[in-house]
Amino acid sequence: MYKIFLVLSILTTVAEARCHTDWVVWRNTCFLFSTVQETWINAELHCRALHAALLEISDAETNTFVKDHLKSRDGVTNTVYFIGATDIAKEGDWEWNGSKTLLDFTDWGSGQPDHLNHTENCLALQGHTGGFQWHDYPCQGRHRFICAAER
Ligand SMILES: [Ca+2]
Repeated sequence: MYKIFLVLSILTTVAEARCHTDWVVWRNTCFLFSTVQETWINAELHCRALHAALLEISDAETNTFVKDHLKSRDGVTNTVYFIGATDIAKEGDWEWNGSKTLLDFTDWGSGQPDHLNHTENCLALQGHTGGFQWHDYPCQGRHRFICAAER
């Protein structure tokens, strides 16, 4: 019995070790919620240098996990986090940058995407009093970001 427990402990440790220290583990994914701020493309390059990519959200469960995590971490703020979609190639055609697939699941905030001043082509999660929502933001702005990697 003790041997089985020991083996399980080692296996668990190995699995956990596949995420970088200080990254958040949820299901089969490691998440980095940055505190530094970058433009959208530099955020993607930052993630790639860590063998990850800007987060893609393709289902409601992942979306809820990320939004709840941000809310518990930041509280009620207007913090902005870039994630991995853009419509810079064709206005209105939102595409995940890593997988080159059009967005299926979406969770746009009220009135979003609004392409304000014709400059907003990158996807971000923005904090509101009610929690975080999806917004289009200028790609050249510098914001926090979320990297993700399979573990
Ligand atoms: Ca917008």
